[in-house]
Amino acid sequence: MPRATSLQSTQLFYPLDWEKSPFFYTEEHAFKLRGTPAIGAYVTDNVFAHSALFTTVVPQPAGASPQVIPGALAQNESGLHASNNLVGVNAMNELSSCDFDGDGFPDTFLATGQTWWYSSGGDKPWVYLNTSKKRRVEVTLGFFDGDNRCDVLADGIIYPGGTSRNSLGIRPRLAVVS
Ligand SMILES: [Ca+2]
Repeated sequence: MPRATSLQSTQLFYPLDWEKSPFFYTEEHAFKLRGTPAIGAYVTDNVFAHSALFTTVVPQPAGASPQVIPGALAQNESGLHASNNLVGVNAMNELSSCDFDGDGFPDTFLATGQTWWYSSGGDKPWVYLNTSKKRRVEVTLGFFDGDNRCDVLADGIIYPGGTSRNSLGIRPRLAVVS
């Protein structure tokens, strides 16, 4: 999971696309654009734990310094285009467990608000599962398709192994309601 990115954009002569990434660290900006890119920097479909996209300055009573709350994004010139990003979401507070790699031990499941991931045993690097805006409270984890890998049920669709296709090439399908 990326922590923060600072980019000197004047060296770029192609559009920069930053998309579908979760940022859980709020002590500084997740993305800072320095200079003006020749074409543009496009920040789309990301998820930020920050409370707002851009820095907020909150006035305080007389004599006190304003409170500065870092935003997810910053730029010192122009060219930053942000769309369809989520703010105020820290999916690290919404983790749960199920065995996604079939080794018999529970793994940690993460739904960032844009993508699903698992960490084998809860202590290995995050492995991408699927692109979905469904968050933890909107899905059910369980063993629905008969193999030993945990599946994700969302809106009546079973995502085998939490992916859009399992190891046997089986695509997501409607759950059978009995
Ligand atoms: Ca496992």
